[in-house]
Amino acid sequence: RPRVLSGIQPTAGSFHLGNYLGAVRQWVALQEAHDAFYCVVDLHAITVEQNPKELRQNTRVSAAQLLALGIDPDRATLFVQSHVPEHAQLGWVMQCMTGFGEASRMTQFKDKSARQEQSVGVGLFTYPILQAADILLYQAHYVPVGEDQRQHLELTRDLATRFNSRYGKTFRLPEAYIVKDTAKIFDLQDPTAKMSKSVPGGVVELLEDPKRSAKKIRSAVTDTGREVLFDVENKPGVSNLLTIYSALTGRTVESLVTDYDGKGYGDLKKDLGEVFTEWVTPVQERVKMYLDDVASLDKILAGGAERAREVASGTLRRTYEKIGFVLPE
Ligand code: AQP
Repeated sequence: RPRVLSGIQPTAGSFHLGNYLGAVRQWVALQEAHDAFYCVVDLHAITVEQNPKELRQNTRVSAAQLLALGIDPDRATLFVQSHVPEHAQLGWVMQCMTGFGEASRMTQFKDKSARQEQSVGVGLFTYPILQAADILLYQAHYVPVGEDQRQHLELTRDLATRFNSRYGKTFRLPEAYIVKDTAKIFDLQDPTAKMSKSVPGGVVELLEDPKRSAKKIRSAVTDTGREVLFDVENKPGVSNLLTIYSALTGRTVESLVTDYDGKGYGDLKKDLGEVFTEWVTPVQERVKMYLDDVASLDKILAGGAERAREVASGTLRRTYEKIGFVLPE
């Protein structure tokens, strides 16, 4: 079975709709026919300052959300990145393979460092290199991510190619698995920018009160004109709402457009608020259920880490051997 690997940050305590539609939804679908590895990337989270208590809580809340959204620990390997020390170890090796200029070209670093108010750490700069290690450790065929991660995946492929040509074939070249329709979910207040937790405003959080989400949806910025049409160029706000509506209900955008013929933006927004509430309510209940029994949750994560380490330690050992390290007996 082809292997997939993906990760998500535990930072804000709640995933947002962009994380779900751009990434996690694909994770759930892929676990059926793939050997799937999914991790909560706490090592990545500390690239910006974290409160220890909150980080610990957010990591569990993230895992609970993944389970509540449909990741099945019997089918997929769900784990926490710091439980598998090989990530940091291969991360170092990959840093030594990366050019400074090459790392400097990563646009996410440029965006994030420009937004950072405190001083910007080196970890934020080397973030995509650790991400490369995350992926290469598992010899993943596919990496289900949103469009914003495409450049990082290119870096991963470049590093794998470089390592393979210097030391002999070691890593598989992974491919991005990006579902076009939902590759980028836009901010409800600024439908030209991606929905992102670092820019609060038009972000729909999965664990917030659904009434609040419905309100955000009702007050989403829409476009001039009145007709509900899918036209990303001229109607980015309405198109974004249609994309979300379609993804949450499984209905095609065309059939939604037909339904809203003769109705206005207000109807679309009100209905989408209801659709979202109906979808998210049972998700929130399941999250609560997992968090009410932390011991069982931690056990699931320990089991995942054990399975992940079996693969990761093999890759790291082969890598160390190729580099010329004396392997411990
Ligand atoms: N708006 C989005 N549309 C589609 N996919 C998205 N992803 C994030 N935002 C969108 C995808 O979610 C996955 C997890 O991403 P992450 O853990 O790196 O989260 P993030 O990038 O920190 O989330 P944000 O909100 O986008 O935060 P900032 O602003 O810090 O970058 C990834 O697969 C990502 O593509």
